[in-house]
Amino acid sequence: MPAPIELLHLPTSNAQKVAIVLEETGLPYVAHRWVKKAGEATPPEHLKLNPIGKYPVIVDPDGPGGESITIFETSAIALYLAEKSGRLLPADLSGRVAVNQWISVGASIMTIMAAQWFTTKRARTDQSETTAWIVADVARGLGAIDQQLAQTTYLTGSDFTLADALVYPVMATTVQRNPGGYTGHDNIARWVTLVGARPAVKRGMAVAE
Ligand SMILES: N[C@@H](CCC(=O)N[C@@H](CS)C(=O)NCC(=O)O)C(=O)O
Repeated sequence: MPAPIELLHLPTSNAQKVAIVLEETGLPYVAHRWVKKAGEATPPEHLKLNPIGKYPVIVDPDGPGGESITIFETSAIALYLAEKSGRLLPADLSGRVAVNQWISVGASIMTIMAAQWFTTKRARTDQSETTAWIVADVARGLGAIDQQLAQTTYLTGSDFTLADALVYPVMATTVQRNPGGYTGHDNIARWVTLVGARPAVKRGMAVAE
């Protein structure tokens, strides 16, 4: 039995993405949660694992060639876990390209832009112009995802893939809490219910709640 993968995380949707992938692939892991207080600095030792000092990070003692590997950036971690387990990625190149496309949409518009929405709300100066720009961009992302889900059960077809695992947490948390959430996007609502009912997804969401 290989040593478990260490998951170092702050309880946020990025950590939930990685935890879902770990649960869905069945790879053994141990989660270490750090709850950062406002204004608290990242522990200096964490910079040795991620030069940007962000979370999540994984350390896999049983990496390529049996050597330990440390990985930062949520999408890079998720792709590594999928490759390592041979799960959640289609066998054909066009299928993998489609998965990567939706992973990128999830990591950019849906994660960064939706998170910026909260930042503008906390600002002490007028942010109406920036907010309008963010709201419009998030709406474009939601429209595209909804249109896609009108044609397919999951984001890239009839199978649950890494794309679903990585887009679901931000949709079910950050986006849902934004004004309007994904209201009016019935295909997204259907998909959120479908993905959220998966036992591994429920466990992954709970790890980093
Ligand atoms: N692009 C990075 C973003 C990571 C990120 O923003 N992590 C946040 C938690 S979700 C964090 O570590 N915040 C603490 C900090 O900025 O010091 C990824 O996808 O992993």
